[in-house]
Amino acid sequence: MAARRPWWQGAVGYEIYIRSFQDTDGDGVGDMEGIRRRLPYLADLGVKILWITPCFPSPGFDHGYDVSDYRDIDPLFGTLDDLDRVVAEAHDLGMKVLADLVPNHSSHEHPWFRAATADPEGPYRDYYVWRDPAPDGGPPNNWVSHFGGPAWTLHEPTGQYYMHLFLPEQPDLNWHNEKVREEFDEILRFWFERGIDGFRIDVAHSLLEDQEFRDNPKREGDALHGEIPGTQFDHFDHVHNLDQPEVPDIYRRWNRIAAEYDAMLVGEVYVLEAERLVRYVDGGRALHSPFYFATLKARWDGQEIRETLAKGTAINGDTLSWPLSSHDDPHAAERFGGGEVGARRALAYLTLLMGLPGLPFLYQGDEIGLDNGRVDVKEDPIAVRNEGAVGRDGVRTPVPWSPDEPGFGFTTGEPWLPFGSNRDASTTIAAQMDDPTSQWHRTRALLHLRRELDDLRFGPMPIWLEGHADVVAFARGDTVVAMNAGKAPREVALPAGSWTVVFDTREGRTNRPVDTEVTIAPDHAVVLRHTG
Ligand code: TEU
Repeated sequence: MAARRPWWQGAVGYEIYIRSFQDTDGDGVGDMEGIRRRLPYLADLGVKILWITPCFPSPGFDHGYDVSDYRDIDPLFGTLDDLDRVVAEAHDLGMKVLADLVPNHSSHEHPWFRAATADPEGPYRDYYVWRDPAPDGGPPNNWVSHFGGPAWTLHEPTGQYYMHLFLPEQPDLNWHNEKVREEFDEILRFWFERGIDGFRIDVAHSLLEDQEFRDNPKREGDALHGEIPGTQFDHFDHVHNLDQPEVPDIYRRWNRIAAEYDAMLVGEVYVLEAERLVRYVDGGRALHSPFYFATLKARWDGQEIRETLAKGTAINGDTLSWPLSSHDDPHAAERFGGGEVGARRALAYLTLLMGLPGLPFLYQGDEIGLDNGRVDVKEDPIAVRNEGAVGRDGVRTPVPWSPDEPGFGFTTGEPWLPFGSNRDASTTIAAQMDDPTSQWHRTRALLHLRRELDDLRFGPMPIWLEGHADVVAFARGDTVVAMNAGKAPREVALPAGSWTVVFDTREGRTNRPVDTEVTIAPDHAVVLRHTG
């Protein structure tokens, strides 16, 4: 008998940045009840896996990515009962829910860190990473934080530095300590017992550090394009504190726990090289799927896109998660030029991702081709702490649901972040739902089409079709997906037989027979079926 397919195979994911998704109590911050009310919308859109960003108690220095209790819900978002309702109703609608686990660091307000600082001789000291000062009294080595400045902060009462790859308010947990591993085994079980279907694992490549704490080498040349913050962090090769060889051991251990609950582990492995993702999956024995962030870095260039996507699948088969956007990087529409052009390109790009083996993930707002909100305020610690850095606020502005209600239907109060001066009636979900020619309708049609095409969900690896450098095209079984990133229409020669265009980003679902080639308009994409 053939092995049963895991439930996530062929699914489409959707990231909910909870603070900005849907507020229901008027405090200007999204909440659990807001997610619950929007579940029918999400099911209808055609997504199956919901990833909810951290909703656990947190002082909020990094908007929830600084957890002070791993087993509760922050009152800002609701209660454990509210989460239970979200999970139960999502299940009734055929969807699964991933929580966001932040194991690399806790909040400095977590009782473990409080105990670690209060009692340096006690058992919790070694839950974190402590080192004596360098001979000159400065930090123990040259490691820097993702958010700028040294990755070390002196705890004066005990005279030692603690390590933090992010904010000082986010002390790194010591994953070389077996006790920390045991704690997280139990945290995983706690949520799996409650019905959570899996986790997106925050900075999944970062849990272990070199135990000799050697300096990182300085990097030559330019930083990678588009990466924020473009400060000290980009000037080092993080060979001693990121992507260490033993990290997947932790996921092999979690994989065994997840298997007991048929749960899924998706890793935020922020390592751009496709080769380096393989050992995080280890043939299905560790993570089930790492995000492939090179997807977010490719510019609007046919060759660059083709190389990025082809490399991902050639090396990682059907294991990758393909983010169209995320709460950490600009929206796809923003990256590809913003406004109408950006939106059009984002849909064309999504059409490619929908055709690839693995899991495409939309980020809230992507379904209407939203670009970043233009805002002046600074909430993101990257922007607050780095003069001149753009930060991530623009991609985190609240979802504009409706033009007819105050607060765009997101909140009856004052939103925690403004919507952005570039939002108006036409950039709302409701307005697009009313217009059958809108990006929302096309996105929904694409998601529904994919459900009908087993070639795209479970089919063979892509065969990349030859053609003009502007064109990215591949065949999978009886299906062809093709996109044109150039400025002129382009023809793509089709494999032998007759073909029908079944989806075109210019028109949505369609049924247009073509001969031996198909013409694709600039910034558009098509899906074709072999018809004989
Ligand atoms: O992001 C990890 C990460 O690698 C980011 O710092 C990324 O490099 C940066 O945002 C530039 O794109 C995760 C979360 O997704 C992020 O929101 C958190 O701030 C971070 O971890 C710390 O928990």
